[in-house]
Amino acid sequence: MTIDVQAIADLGPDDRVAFFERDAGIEGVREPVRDIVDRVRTEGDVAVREFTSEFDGVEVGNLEITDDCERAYDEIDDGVRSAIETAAANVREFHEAQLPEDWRREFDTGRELGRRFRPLERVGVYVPGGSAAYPSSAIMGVVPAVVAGVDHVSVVTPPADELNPVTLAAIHAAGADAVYSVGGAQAVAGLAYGTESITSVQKIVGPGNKWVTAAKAEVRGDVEIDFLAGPSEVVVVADETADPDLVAAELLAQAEHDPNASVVAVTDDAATAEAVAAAVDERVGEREREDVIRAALENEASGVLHARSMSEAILFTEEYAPEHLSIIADDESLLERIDSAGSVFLGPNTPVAAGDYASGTNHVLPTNGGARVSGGLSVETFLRSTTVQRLSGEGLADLGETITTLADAEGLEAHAESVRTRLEDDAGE
Ligand code: HSO
Ligand code: ZN
Repeated sequence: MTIDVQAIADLGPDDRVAFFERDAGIEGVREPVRDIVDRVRTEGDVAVREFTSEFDGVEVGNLEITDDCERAYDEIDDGVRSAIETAAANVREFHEAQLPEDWRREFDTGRELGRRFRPLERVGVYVPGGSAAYPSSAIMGVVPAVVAGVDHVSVVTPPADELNPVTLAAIHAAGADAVYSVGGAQAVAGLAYGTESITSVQKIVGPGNKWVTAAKAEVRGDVEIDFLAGPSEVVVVADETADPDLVAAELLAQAEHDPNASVVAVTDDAATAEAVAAAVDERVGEREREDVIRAALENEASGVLHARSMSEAILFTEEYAPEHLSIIADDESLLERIDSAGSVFLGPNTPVAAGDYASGTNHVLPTNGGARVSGGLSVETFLRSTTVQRLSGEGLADLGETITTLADAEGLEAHAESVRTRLEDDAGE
């Protein structure tokens, strides 16, 4: 069998570590990445060009390629341009629906409180290139920033002798303001600290390989980042009604991203478990990216799991906290019991590929269990919030004693006095 079938009840401690303690695999590159980041920070464009020559084998002329993106957009195939536009429009619409409204209201007489939301001014989006050139990731990173109202959206994407025209076109369609032909850790460092050619940003988002991810970990603190994303993951929860071919198709789809991708099917039905594994076995040889898929299927965090009950399947899924969760079972009732998943796909007609490309949800999602504590890219990723308040004389009088009592308890007499002096002024009027 190309994929193991195991009972959840039989998972040993090592299996559980493999399934539940996945990581971004960046430890091995942390040191070289630190050197790259340091050199770009101190030497700017000179270091960027040197690393680009060393790692990408490209002598870049102009680092900025904003105009090339517009040209690529004009020149690509009409069908591809229109697919980009449809996907971008759906992503725009879904993210516009997330825009929070500023609000203010009176909680008690004379105590008015509110929140307002303002976009970050400058953000950077990493768009992968090379064999994993994803035009769709350009849309997913740039569109929410534009919708949030970010003033300047920079994109970095690795150089190549022949840049992928679809990626360039998608970057343009998504609405980027400046695009740079630089990738890897040097691109992240360039965005974080700025160089002669690259404008520094306040936040860096988007997926990349382990060099990119390690660089994001390195610059975090000096700039904000979204999260440290690792290879793709999917868990499919299926019951006896699920078509094993569809479950297998979901596993094969996310497996083709990366030899380190993790793909899991969990079912409470023994026959379905066997049928899914058989379908994977039968179909894998038909896939173009068979080698990558086979490697991902062999991954320790991949497998077909048989649960004794749906409750056990849900417990497993919750502990796994997958990037993508597909439910081909009694979906709405199972969804009620799910708290930890980056994005959920309900029912047999909702392939993960819909969210990967075009339905409108974001595909930049937390991996490695990150869904236990955070969600994926959204409009809020690019916003900051400010609270606002106004007290009337009456509002302050009502709160006065509470504030002064706590201030006195903290030994902060001047805090208490800042209240008393106002109340005394009022009393004297
Ligand atoms: N499934 C990937 C996104 C993607 N799929 C891009 C196809 N292209 C996120 O984990
Ligand atoms: Zn995908």
